[in-house]
Amino acid sequence: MTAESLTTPGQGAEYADTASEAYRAALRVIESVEPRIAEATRKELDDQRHSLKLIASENYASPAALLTMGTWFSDKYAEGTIGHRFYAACQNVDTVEALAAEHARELFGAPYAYAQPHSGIDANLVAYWAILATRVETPGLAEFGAKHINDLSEADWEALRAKLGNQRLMGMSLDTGGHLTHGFRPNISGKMFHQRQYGTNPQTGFIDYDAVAAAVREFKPLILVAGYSAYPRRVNFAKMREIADEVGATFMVDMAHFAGLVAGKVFTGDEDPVPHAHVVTTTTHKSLRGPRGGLVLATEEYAPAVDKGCPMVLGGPLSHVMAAKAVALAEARRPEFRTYAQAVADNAQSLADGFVKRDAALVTGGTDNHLVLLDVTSFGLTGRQAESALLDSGIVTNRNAIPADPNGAWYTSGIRFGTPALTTRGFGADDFDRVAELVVEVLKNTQPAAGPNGPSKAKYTLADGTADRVRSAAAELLEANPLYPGLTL
Ligand code: DSN
Repeated sequence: MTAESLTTPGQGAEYADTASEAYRAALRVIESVEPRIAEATRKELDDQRHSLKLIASENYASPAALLTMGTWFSDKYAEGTIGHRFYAACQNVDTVEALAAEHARELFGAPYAYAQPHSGIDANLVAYWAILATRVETPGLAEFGAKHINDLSEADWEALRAKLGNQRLMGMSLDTGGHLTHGFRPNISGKMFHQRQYGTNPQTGFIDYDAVAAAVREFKPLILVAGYSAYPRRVNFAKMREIADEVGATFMVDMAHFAGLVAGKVFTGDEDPVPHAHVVTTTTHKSLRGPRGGLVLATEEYAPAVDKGCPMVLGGPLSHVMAAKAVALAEARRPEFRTYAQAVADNAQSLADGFVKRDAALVTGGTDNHLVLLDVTSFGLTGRQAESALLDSGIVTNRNAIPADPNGAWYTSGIRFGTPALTTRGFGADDFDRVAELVVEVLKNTQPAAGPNGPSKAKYTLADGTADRVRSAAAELLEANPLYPGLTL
């Protein structure tokens, strides 16, 4: 497995040369108008090439997917859906959207796919409103003997609106690894639904399915959400569906983080959400390695309502991004993507083992997906201090809450690491063990420091020489596994 085979599947040097020419030309065009943007674009590639990117939600899309975004599809309005637009002359957008949806359906084995969401939050909003439309609005209209909401009297419409705003949602809590869009109060999902959250077992950090079932039986949500952004373990979606079915809840899975592992057949059977959920949402830019955006997959029952996502909750589709989604999804259907996805999971295992053997505390004691959550209180640090010290040393991560976090969601007590990006560069298991060694070296050499007003959760000191030593060790790993090999600007 080489970085080349991972980033530019099956394309080789000729592909890199062609992409180099395209980028050089594009940068010259940009430079002629606003040279500072051309400069920032060059610098961003340089920075990404020279840092250890361990943010679990980031990756490197292929030049093909990235180049696809820079076209005149950006200029077209196409509100509506395939073959049913509110604007004229959408024939080419229809082609693009249909191809993106076709690749998504084939890749995930889903009956229906919707490629318009601009982000994961948008995808979740489309899903929530599609479920509300299917489960509450349509039967409500039937009760009132109406075909369309515009046919309702003011009083009936108010009654239906009250019903739409009086539904229940249950998802995983943010501090145990869930996402803010899964019913976190400060997010719109926590405001538009009566919400309650399930957590993980306080002793083990794992999902306790009996506890989830008990909470669901008591709360009886309309929607049960599974999926996570910082839970380092697999989920049994078959079990979660059984729990949802017991109370008649619609089962929705947000697979944004692990869509690449589903696409790459690392998660199969009970761990593949698609056969078990009514609605599945994802982003396309994380482990799936496509452009920044979202997708919704759905059963036939929910498809018609999902298809109305724009203009229900979405602005006009980003057709240039949908085109790039089609390209990236086509890449993910190639056999190389399965090799990549398996390497993502194997590398996470190696990273976790590397931490454990160096006595660093991990939430749940390890991982069996693409991410690792390190409890940095074992180093006497907050997540904020650890994140900054690592960044000083060329290691890009993000601080993250751990279960029952004593430092809250801003300073946090954890650092989240993910393997999708560096695996794209070609990093293997030994490289990730070395990454664990470098991280531990930085954290052992970091001390909390006081600010002008006393103890601080942000200030720290890093022992002299540590940042330079770690940066140069990281540079060796990065040079051995170049980003976009052969691409020159
Ligand atoms: N921002 C993403 C993440 O980092 O997990 C989720 O929205």
